[in-house]
Amino acid sequence: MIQPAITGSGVFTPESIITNDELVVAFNAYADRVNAENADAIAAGEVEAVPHSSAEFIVSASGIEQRYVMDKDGVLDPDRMFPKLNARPDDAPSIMAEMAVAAIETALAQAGRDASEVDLVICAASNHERAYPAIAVEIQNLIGAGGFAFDMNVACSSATFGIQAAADMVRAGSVQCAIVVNPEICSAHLEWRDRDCHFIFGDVATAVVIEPAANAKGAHFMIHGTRCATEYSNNIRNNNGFLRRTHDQMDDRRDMQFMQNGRKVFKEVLPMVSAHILGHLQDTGWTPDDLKRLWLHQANKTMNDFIGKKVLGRTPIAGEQPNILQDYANTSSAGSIIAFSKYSSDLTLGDRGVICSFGAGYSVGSVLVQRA
Ligand code: CO8
Repeated sequence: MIQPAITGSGVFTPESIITNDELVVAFNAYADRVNAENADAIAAGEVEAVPHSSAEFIVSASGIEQRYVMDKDGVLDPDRMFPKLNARPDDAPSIMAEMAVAAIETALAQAGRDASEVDLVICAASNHERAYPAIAVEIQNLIGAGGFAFDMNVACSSATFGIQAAADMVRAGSVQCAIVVNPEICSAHLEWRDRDCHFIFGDVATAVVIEPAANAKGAHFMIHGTRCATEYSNNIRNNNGFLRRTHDQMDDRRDMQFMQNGRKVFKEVLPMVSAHILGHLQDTGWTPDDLKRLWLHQANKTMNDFIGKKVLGRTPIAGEQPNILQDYANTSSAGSIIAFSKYSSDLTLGDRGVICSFGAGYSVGSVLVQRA
């Protein structure tokens, strides 16, 4: 079997930043307006007042300090609370494809490859801008790649599941140079008017290049194993879909945006993820002591601290388990790949690590890699 490797990675970061303070000012202005409009009903006990959000709560509950977004004005407008990302004409590149191309360019440059050498593009993300043609096929066309392309969605685990699919095809010899790209516009499926989750997400795109290790032109990471697992849960859910227009009362339905029972997710996903990583290590003949780095999904700092401790059997030392969510917030499938892309070049020959994502589904994906 052919040995697959990650030979390049790249991150596209949007220009606009929203700090917690800016976000909370907008949310509280929205809350004050809604409460003023409903003052009589609130006083009569018929409607619950919208409570204020707080930057202190956001940092202590999640570790998030800011997030990047594709459109800041729409999100921070208390009368709108939603990004302004207008529909483009069909002959213009879609927004997701444009973000993807930017991340792919960096990843291909690192791999020393030209886009014309690419023969597989997987666009793996937690939401797609349209049903068809696949965003991946548009990306394939924009970069001038050959071969074939397809979209996939496993929410926060889209990147690791995509890496498994691409690595398997490289192993089998059916593709020679694959790209897995994760353009995540989380700001457009987040409900910014819900205090419990309005701070959680940000936008970004990440990409990795996967090819036979024997073809690598420079330093790379051999993929020693991939493992995916899913278990059905309604605790993270978004009901928006193509049947939306056939539903009654389609406007303003809360379930058409991201919804979660965060506490349950926290409790149920933690044991699943640590057991998943430990099982994958054991079956590969690796021990936790072999790991120089853990690039974990970036949803919540406490969650990652817990998983790191459970996997390593001790508190991770500085740099062993890099967090990026203080800067990016939760970027769904892209989070672990941002961490990998930004904090992997210092590893030396033979160093081992694990990329692991987890989220809606539930889903967990792990990728065991070794510097070569
Ligand atoms: N400001 C002030 N107070 C607040 C706020 C706020 N913004 N929000 C809640 N509170 C209050 C609550 O009302 C509550 O008050 P009380 O105790 O009086 O009832 C108190 O603070 C504590 O609230 P919680 O119990 O909700 O707080 P937690 O400590 O549980 O923290 C978190 C909330 C941060 C959401 C935490 O539960 C968490 O991180 N859970 C895990 C989440 C997770 O990993 N989710 C994965 C989802 S991502 C995924 O799978 C991809 C989906 C696709 C992408 C979607 C893009 C939009």
